[in-house]
Parts: sequence; structure tokens; C-alpha cells
Amino acid sequence: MKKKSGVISNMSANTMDTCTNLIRNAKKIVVLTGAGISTESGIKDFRSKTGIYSLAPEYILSLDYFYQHPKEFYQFAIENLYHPEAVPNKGHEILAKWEQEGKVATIITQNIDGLHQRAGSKNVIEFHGTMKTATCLNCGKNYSTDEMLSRMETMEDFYICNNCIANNKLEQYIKPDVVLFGDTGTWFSMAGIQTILRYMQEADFVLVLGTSLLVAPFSTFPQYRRQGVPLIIINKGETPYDFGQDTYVIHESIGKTMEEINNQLHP
Ligand code: CNA
Repeated sequence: MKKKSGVISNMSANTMDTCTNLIRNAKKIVVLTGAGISTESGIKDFRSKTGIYSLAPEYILSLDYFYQHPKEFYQFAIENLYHPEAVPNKGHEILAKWEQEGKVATIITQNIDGLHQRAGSKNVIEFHGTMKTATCLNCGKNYSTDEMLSRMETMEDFYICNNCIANNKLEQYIKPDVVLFGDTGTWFSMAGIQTILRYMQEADFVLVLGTSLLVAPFSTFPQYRRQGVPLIIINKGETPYDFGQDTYVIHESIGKTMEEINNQLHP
């Protein structure tokens, strides 16, 4: 067990009580989530021992790789990032309930699986986009991923939008609506970042669930909370924020921890 800034890992009673009391009294929790909240729905994360990066290098999810090997990219993305069969787990469900109870203001997620919305959460920012759809980089025509799947089965150049004419063939590529390395995405814009920073500034506290907090700019968001505003991290692995000020860390399963906190709130 490691001593943190007033924090002990492994579900110490003190840390759990502090977190439960913060959540009991909160009206504007900003939740930052990553792949770790969905592992309990059977979806692999990236950086755990059995995560996606144990199968392939980070480069495969870059814009460069997409342009150079669109077929292989799609093959990999559909096999590893598209999970229409997955269902929300306790962690997603409890967050949706806390939103209904007026505690959670917004969820900012790196996940592309849509499970927060499927659990009933309404105010969700998908900072890294979604795997549900794909868009032609030239004409903007939107395709569902199921449609892309059937194109893959029947067409050689399935990733080229045949409804548009562009000068450069690369511009006609249909790209999944996920933010790749080297990419930006809708929320990584001046207006998008300003909205997110406003949420961070308004937060009663910030709850981080299931992310190694290693991918920027998402990883910088906790720094924008007001001074003295607590940061609660529930994550099995360590994060660069674990020893920060006003930080409470629980190195445990998200589902188990959230269920325990929720049971304390609703005995
Ligand atoms: P990551 O770097 O793989 O970190 C995940 C973290 O979650 C690790 O520190 C784990 O220790 C922790 N963790 C895993 N399972 C649990 C659990 N049950 N309880 C508590 N902690 C757990 O993933 P990040 O989200 O930090 O990295 C950002 C990437 C991952 C984003 O670009 C995502 O798009 C991408 N991603 C998303 C999904 C998805 O949508 N479900 C799946 C895989 C990757």
C-alpha cells in the first residue's frame, strides 16, 4: 500500500468514506473516463497487460497508417474497437443514475464504444469520437459502421466514397469517426476545448475512472479544476496524478468500488 496526498490505495476505509461523502454532497461532478470503465463489459483497454497494445503497436491507430493501409486499418479497427454486442456494466449504470440524481454534470470520455449513452447518461462528450459511424473526408457523407462492414464484404475499395469526386483520392477515403494519433476531432477545437475547460472550472470535484491519463490533451484536463477542488481516481493501474494535491486514489475495480459507494449512498 502506498501513501498519497491523504490517500491510501486498496480500498482503505478512510479513502472510501471521504469519496462517498464528496459524492453525497456533490451537485456538479465532472467525470473523466477511459477504456478501463469498459473492460468489465468485455472490451479490452489499451495499456493493461492484455490490452490492445499487446497485439499491435500504437502506430496502427495513427492517421498515417490509415492512409497507407486503409484495408488493414479497417480490419484491425473492426476486430478490436467495434463492439456492438457489448452492454453497459455497473460503472456505466451508476454514473447514469448519479446524473439523474443531479450529481454528475457531465462525462468526458475517451471511449468510442457508446456505452455511457446506452446506460442512460445524457451529457456525454465523446472526446475521441465514436466507432459507430464513419465519414467521407471529402464530401462528409456519413456511413454507419454496419454499412462499412457490408461494404467490406462486397467491395474491393470499400473505403473509397463513390458518391463524391475529389482531386486527391485520399480525400475520398471514408474514415471511422474516431480520433487517431495525428488527428484532431470535433472536440479538439478552440470552441470544444473552451467548453470543456468551463466544465472543469465549474466542477465540485473531478472523478477519473479507468484511464492511465497518458494521452494528451485529455490527460491535461484535471489540471484545469479550480484550486482545492478534489480529484478522485478509481483505476487499477497508476496514473501521473496519483501523488497530486487534494487527490484520492483507489487502485481497485471500478464496478466493485462504485457499487460499494452507491450502496453507502442508498443504504
Ligand atoms: P489505457 O491507457 O489502456 O488505460 C486504461 C486504464 O484502466 C489502465 O490504467 C488500467 O489499469 C485501468 N483499468 C482497466 N480495467 C479496469 C477496471 N475494471 N477497473 C479499474 N481500472 C481498470 O486507456 P485510456 O483510456 O487511458 O487510453 C486512451 C485511449 C484508449 C483512447 O484513445 C480510447 O479511444 C482508447 N480505447 C477505448 C476503448 C473503448 O471505447 N472501450 C477501448 C480501448 C481503447
